[in-house]
Amino acid sequence: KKTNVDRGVTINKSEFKAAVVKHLHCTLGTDENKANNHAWWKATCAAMQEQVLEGLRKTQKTHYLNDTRAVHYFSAEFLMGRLLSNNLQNFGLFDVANAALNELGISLSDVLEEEPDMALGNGGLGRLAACFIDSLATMELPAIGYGIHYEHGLFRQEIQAGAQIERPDSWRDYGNPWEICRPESIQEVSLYGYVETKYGENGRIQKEWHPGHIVKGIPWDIPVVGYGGKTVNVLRLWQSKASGYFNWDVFNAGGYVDAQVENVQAETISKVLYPNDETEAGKELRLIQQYFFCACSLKDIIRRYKRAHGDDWSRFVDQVVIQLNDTHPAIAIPELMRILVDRAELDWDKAWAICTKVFAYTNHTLLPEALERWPARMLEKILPRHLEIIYEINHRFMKEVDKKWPGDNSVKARLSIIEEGPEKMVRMGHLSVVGSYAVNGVAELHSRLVKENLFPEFDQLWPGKLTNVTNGITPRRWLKTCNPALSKLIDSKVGDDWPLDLKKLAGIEKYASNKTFQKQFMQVKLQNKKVLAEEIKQSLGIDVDTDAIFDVQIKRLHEYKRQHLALLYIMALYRRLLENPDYDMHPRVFIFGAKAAPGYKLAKDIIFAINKVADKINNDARVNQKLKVAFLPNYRVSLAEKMIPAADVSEQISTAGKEASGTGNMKLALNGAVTIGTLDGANIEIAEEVGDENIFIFGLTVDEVKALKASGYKPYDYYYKNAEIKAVLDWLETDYFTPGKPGALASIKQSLLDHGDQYLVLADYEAYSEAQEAVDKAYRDKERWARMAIINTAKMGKFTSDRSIKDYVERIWKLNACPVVKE
Ligand code: 26V
Repeated sequence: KKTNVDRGVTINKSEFKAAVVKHLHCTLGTDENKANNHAWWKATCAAMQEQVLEGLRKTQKTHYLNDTRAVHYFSAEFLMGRLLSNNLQNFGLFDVANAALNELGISLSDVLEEEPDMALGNGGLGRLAACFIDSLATMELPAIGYGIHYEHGLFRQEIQAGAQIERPDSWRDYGNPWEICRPESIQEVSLYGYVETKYGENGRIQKEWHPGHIVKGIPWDIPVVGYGGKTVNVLRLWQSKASGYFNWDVFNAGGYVDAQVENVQAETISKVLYPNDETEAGKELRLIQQYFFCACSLKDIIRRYKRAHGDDWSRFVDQVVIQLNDTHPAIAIPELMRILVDRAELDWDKAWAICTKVFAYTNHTLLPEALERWPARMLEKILPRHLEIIYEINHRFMKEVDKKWPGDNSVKARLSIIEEGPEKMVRMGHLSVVGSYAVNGVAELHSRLVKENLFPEFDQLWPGKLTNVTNGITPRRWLKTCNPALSKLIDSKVGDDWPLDLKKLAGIEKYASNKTFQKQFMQVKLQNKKVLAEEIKQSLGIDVDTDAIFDVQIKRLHEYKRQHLALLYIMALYRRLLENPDYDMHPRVFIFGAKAAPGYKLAKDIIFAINKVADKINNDARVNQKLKVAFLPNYRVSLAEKMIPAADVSEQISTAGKEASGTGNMKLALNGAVTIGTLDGANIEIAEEVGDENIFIFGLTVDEVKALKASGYKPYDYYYKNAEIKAVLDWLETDYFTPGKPGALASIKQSLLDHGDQYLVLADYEAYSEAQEAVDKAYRDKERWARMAIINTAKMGKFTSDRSIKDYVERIWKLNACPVVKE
């Protein structure tokens, strides 16, 4: 029986089984008796890859024949996670594979666990890129993702004696069955050197960059399978290699070892993903990484364009749109100008007209320390021609500003791409706004703040350029694949095409008060909680009660995300229970997952504090029937897939105005977790969708935050006014949680009192505590809670990344779908 006739693929169980065995023998050189799960995983991937590559070939042929306009998604990060389960699911082959392996005596779920995560990203921004390329393929849109083929992804986190230890992530040590090397598309990239000014016959000034180094970019293609298996796009990641070009002289002079040094330097470029640390200024390698992948990608795009259109640049803007995922790829703007002006010899104005019709830019953060600025001196050294071009762009831009605000030097200083000061800096955000035709924030509130606070005058200068596209998540990975039990329950009520049309989830709302459905829904949740409880037991040795509220906070560790607000509340609950053993609360397990940037001291201190408080509480028989804390190490996509389906409560408690959007908030709500959150980022839009009675909103609003800061926020006031805050903060200074080491947790208290509590943790504490008590009360009413959980799932339709992509397509990219032709 062909199980997936309408899915573009036709392979049945026995064919799949034969393919797996064939690869076990012929690709892996082993057999059924010798193979371990890792070999089975590779063989299963190889069997799958046969289907994937057929889809890829057909897609590329179709796009070539149709000469389609395509979006090129430039991103320094793609946080893909695992691919096997996703590809099986998107091809409609999951059950086929499961049955096939079963007959071979192999468990598919064990095999899936063998796959290392592709963790080529830090967090939200990188995972968003991964969700977006899933949606692009699913919606049959011509698209290519461009990024860096990091040898090491985000570090692996170990917890030793409560503290985070970073270990290298070596995701590719045993090979990556999905990627294809394309040596025929290698590119060369120049670095360093100097610029020569020449005068052409017609008096035209000609600039020539004489580079000091040349490195090679080797493209690795990862197929991106759309749901339904019809379109298979690619993610093209560049690996750096020495070009060999400059080594010959050294080599001939007997400098074999010196030549190797140069190789090592070139190969360092794609070695490791930068964790978003305190600040990136001054990190030369980071700038080189950014330029490296942009230059390779632009050459690749232009090669493909020229194949169809020769030297005629007039149609370039019809064929190519480049989306800049934050400012990391902003250097692509002067790079395209360089190619057009210096190489193709177009006039500046023509070149600029092309550039500003090609680029669009997404901003992902307002945090000042996260806005990229490069020292002009550094750019001058690494990319001398690009710095000249940036100055020219700015010169012309300043003239435009002067036309709008004649003689106003202060507005010029605010808008300028160049920041004057002791050290001249290039503001990459400003460069991106000037060089793009559209700029978007990632949630309504965030986009408003981008317009009003980050780039205020830009909005007056170019009305309509700054806009919003609210983020989304792929429901294929974040519901269908990670929560099969809930998916099947939903199928039974609304049919099985909701993964393509998430608004269909609204169809379960009418069962929100239905006793039977509530039972079924909460039964699924309970099963998922049991699976996570097992994981917690395995990983931490902690027993947790699945009747307890599973309260989940999963995200990068940052002060603005306020994991320490939750920690203070946990300590307060502990204290209440010690003071009153009958303190009335439903049992609760606080579950955390978070990595701290290696150089971010206080973030690491917070992880340490959570673990120390957890140790104490979990081992305190006076309270541990009611309260537990579990910090799961090495939070990553594959762990998220286990935690999210099991969550009752979703913590989204950032200081208002600081979290651009959040996407974990959407994943958790989609899986029936109820949010406790501030009016920040996409929480606001989630509240609009689910209704105020199905979410626990607390805390200061953006305006109130502003007013409080303006009036002179004094955290000590809260410390002296609120006895619980005082007791808990003082407790941190004792050696109660760190026996023999008083003061080991004191940095948190200090940051909140002596360093001014930048993120208003104490100001929001009381409101948070009250909201948590409302959560407790709601949970105890089983029917009420089930209804809330169901409504959360039902109302998440807006947050499919398909909707985000539709917004980009209609409002920014102007793309058409291009269905793959039947052969
Ligand atoms: C970078 C840095 C670098 C310096 C130190 C502090 C810091 C903090 C954050 C960042 C990341 C900025 C970019 C980013 O990942 N933004 C996230 O993008 C997500 C997708 O749009 C969004 O959901 C998150 O709210 C946003 O934080």
